[in-house]
Amino acid sequence: MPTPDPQVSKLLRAELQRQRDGLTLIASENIVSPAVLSAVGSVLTNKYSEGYPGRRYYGGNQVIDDVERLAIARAKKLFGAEHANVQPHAGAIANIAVFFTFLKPGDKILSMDLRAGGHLTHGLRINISGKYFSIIPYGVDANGYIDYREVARLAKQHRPKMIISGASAYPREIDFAQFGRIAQSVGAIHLADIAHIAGLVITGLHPSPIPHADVVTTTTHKTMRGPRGAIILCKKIHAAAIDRAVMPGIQGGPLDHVIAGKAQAFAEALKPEFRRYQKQVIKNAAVMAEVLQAHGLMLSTGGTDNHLMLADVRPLGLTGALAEKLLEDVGIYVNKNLIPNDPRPPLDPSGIRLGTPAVTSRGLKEKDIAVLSHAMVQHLTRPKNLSVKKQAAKTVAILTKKFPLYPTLK
Ligand code: DSN
Repeated sequence: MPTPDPQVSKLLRAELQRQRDGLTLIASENIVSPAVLSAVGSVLTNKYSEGYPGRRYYGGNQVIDDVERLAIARAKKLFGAEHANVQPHAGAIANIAVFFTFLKPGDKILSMDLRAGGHLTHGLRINISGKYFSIIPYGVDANGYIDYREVARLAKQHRPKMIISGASAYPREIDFAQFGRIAQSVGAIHLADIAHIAGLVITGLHPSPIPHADVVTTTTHKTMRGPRGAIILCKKIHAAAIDRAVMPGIQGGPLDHVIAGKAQAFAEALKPEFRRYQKQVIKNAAVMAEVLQAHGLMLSTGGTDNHLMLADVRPLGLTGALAEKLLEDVGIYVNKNLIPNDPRPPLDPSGIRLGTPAVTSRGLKEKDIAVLSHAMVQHLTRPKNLSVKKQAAKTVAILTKKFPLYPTLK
């Protein structure tokens, strides 16, 4: 057997070190358990298993069938769903599978504008969703909240075939029941993409879309804290069509090692500690929001109900790209992000998006978050002051030492 390539090994060690020495506030990232890591790095990567449990196009799938059945059963239990497809390689693929299940090219989709916090797979012009379908975007009101009356008005006016609820950068609770009612009133399919908030949903900390949506998609790696990938949940009547759309419609062989990682993560999510973790994610975000606002950053909607916040950094004389870079210089990772009605371009927008799932997995609690947030705002407020920058870096060093990452991993 070949031995590990030194260049690849060196890069893997470098990334482990970067993650150990830094603090991740990227709202869509998290830190999986060693058990998830080991499932994803397992021998299941060697297997081909096109098809579904009990009906595969390759032999030798007895164990793989059990793995996939386990993941499906756990996903259904977690979400209270009638059917789960655990094969989508990514959220984007899951959404495309849903589009091709229910829509024809040219059909209308009513979805949240990327510039208001929506996701690129919900209809951005240069994404397959925007190329194949006719997109009617809804935005947010002047305070950054979804305006449900406006969504209803647009639905009535345009009679879309599908309405998408769910967002990539929305700090407040989403009223899935309202979306369900609006969709029903115009005979539209309601797709809820809960990639960001799935962990909150399954622990009862955010209302579930399951009773109000025809189909729900989510990634498994954000607040769900599983491996990179996605799942689709739907009512039984749509099960066969959804399964066909995933395979053979879009994908070939599933990534069985990732499905094992999903099954492992779902087992973790079924435990009471996972609810405690999600509660802490929300508490940490609230503390961070308070400190940031107290120091001049303007948060969209004035705060957060969930794991993320969207901060306008212009009051500090910065742009999103500059703020991202300044924080990266001291080992804090965020992403630049458009804020609602942003006059600036996506690659250098007015804001940054911050989230607490990863630092909470690492063990940080309210007090630590307050210390970290103060260090961030000091540095962002006086970016040229070297001693402030040093202090911010020192804070990161103290916190990363206090909350070591994967201590036994080499
Ligand atoms: N990139 C993910 C996010 O950050 O929201 C969604 O695809």
